[in-house]
Amino acid sequence: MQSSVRQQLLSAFSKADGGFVSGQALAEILGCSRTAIWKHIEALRQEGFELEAVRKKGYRIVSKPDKVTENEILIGLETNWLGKEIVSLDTTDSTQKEAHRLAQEPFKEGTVVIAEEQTAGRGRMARQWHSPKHTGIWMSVILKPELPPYKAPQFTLLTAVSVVEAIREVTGLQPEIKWPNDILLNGKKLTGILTELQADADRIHSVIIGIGINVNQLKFPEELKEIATSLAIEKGEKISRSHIIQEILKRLEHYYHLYIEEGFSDIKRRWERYALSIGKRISARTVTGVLHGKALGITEEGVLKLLDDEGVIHNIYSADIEVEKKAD
Ligand code: BT5
Repeated sequence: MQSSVRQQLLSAFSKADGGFVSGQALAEILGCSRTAIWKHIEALRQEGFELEAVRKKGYRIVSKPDKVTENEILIGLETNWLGKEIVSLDTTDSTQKEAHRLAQEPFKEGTVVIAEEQTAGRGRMARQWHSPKHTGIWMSVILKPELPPYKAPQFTLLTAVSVVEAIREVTGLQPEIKWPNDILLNGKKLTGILTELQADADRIHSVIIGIGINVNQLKFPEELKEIATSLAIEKGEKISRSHIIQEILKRLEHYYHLYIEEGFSDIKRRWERYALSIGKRISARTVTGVLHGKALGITEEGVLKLLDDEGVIHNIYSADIEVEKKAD
């Protein structure tokens, strides 16, 4: 986290949208001397920002480095509160772990923990999440909804809708959601979402939403080669991670408000529109066995409804699903 002076400086550049901001204007906005401004500008240059300085015009941001530090995310971030506090780490074991620790202290709702690399990134049920340096988005968002714990799966769905729409906006690609927490492109996994809670029996204290997105990897380790993909592979060009993050945070804030104020139905409709398995024949591997049948849709609580061959409808709370080849 950084000083409010730095935040104000970044927000002034954000508003200028690539145009010049005069040194005088900056000094007035920030309430500090022009020498102090110059020091902040130099600090941004050290981080890889390219800044143009022209006499009588002031400063202008020419380009941002492709890193996922607080500065790149804050410049151009169009949220009111979500993501205004960012903990950016070069390397960490898991942003989920760091976010769990932060959630035990006083923290601002909407705090984001992000890392360039995770050495022990995790998926559901203690699976590993491959998180190599400088190529992907590995982040966790902490929210504090006043809701009972059984509503938590809805956050996975709300996040999936936000991620799909952000990717469509930035790249034009059209990812699909695989219930409950995967986002695929051309049948390969692009994104995993991990929603975890700090809660007691009837009240959520905090929801920690982990989002892992393969952005600029061109290669995967042997065990993931056949099942994973990245935006750069699918699009054929490098994609700005900070732009994707900004678009996700904007939508997360929007859908979170919509959900709290108006309920889940609009988000559910959007989720079903992007979902790959609804209406198809699937197999669902649960802890108690494998079920086969037609995926009917999800409930308001994010539970998957499956119609088996005997005509029985099952509510599935947690499973890994596959779309079966055979047509229904
Ligand atoms: C998930 O689990 O898909 C949730 C992944 C959440 C990762 C984020 S990154 C930020 C935050 N911090 C963390 O430590 N975690 C969260 P699951 O559905 O259980 O899928 C895990 C499986 O996906 C693995 O067993 C692999 O088969 C596969 N996998 C691992 N790394 C992958 C990658 N980078 N891309 C695609 N597939 C991967």
